[in-house]
Amino acid sequence: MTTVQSPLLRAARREATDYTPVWFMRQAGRTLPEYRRLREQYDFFTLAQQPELCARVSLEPVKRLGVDAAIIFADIVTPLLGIGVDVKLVESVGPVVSSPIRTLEDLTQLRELEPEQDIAYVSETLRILRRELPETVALIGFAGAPFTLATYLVEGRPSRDYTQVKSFMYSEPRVWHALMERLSAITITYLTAQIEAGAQVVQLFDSWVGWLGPADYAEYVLPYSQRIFQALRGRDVPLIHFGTTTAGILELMATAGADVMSVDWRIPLDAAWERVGTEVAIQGNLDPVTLLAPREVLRSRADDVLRRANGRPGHIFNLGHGLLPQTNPDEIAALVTYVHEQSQQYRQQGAA
Ligand code: 1CP
Repeated sequence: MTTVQSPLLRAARREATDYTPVWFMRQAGRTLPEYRRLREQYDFFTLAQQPELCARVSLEPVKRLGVDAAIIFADIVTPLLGIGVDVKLVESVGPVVSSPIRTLEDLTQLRELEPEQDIAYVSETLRILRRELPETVALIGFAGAPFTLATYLVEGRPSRDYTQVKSFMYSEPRVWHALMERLSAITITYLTAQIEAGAQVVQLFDSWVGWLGPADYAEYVLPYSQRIFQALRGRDVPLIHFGTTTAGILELMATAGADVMSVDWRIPLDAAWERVGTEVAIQGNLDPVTLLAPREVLRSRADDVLRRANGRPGHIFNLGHGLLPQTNPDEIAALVTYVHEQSQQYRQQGAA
């Protein structure tokens, strides 16, 4: 068996690395100028369906920021668009669905995904990226988790409090479970296609699941996340499980079966790691707003994360959620260098 060269892949498998690998959620869109220029020419999905351009968007942060991974440029609603759901990404709003799901009949919108026909551009983008990326930089694929996709499908648009999706879940449990079954099947097919096209790590984004209490999470969501990770387990690709505001459900989330748990800033990294168990790797947990703070504040927060990880194999440095659009790319690049240098020194000094 050949040794894995990429520090991020090694950390995801809890193997020792010379320094702590770093990447940022939402590094491929949002802040970087080349992406902004492309978006002046194309709307989101026109861009997202052109593999050569998508690959450029994914490679830009690797070149400009020095991160240890590239993430495919797509959106969590990409597979839904692929199967014909009428969903638009509205500027300054997010995904908007023209016919929200409320009844069993509405589920006919959600047929099974056929990757070759429906999202061939995603696979093609991954193949280009695998050719272009050095072996040291990991290629991350991703999907939205069923609950987070359901928030858009039921509410019809981004929500503040998820009142509609939660009351739907309580009052129509049969339809809810049928919806989650379909979304799980689509997600498994989608992530499998990404792995077959070259994704070396996959992240399941359950961004809004922290709005559920533990009992609801266990009943309405966990079985589906477990099913997804179980289906992907045999493929020897590390699986990352992400959510925000998850401090109330962390242990339960960890039982879904991912290799890496991604946590936000509302809980100290060491406390989170303790709770999910040290037999999984950990990712996070810097507050994205610290990148807008004076550099000494940013550095002290980054130090704190590294100190709490304590040089233990299995830490991937990241934010607790995505980069904010107004973040200065030079600050991000400086943070990458800082984390690489500090974590290397920390290892050399022999962490306690
Ligand atoms: O690094 C990257 O930006 C890569 C591509 C990427 C990813 C990983 C995009 C492109 N979207 C996503 C994930 C995504 N999309 C998530 C999970 C991560 C998270 O929690 O941030 C979610 C919830 C979405 C849904 C979505 N799409 C939103 C959020 C709306 C809400 O409910 O608050 C928004 C604003 C979008 C649009 C979108 N997707 C991606 C980009 C670059 C954009 C911005 C719009 C644009 O450039 O036109």
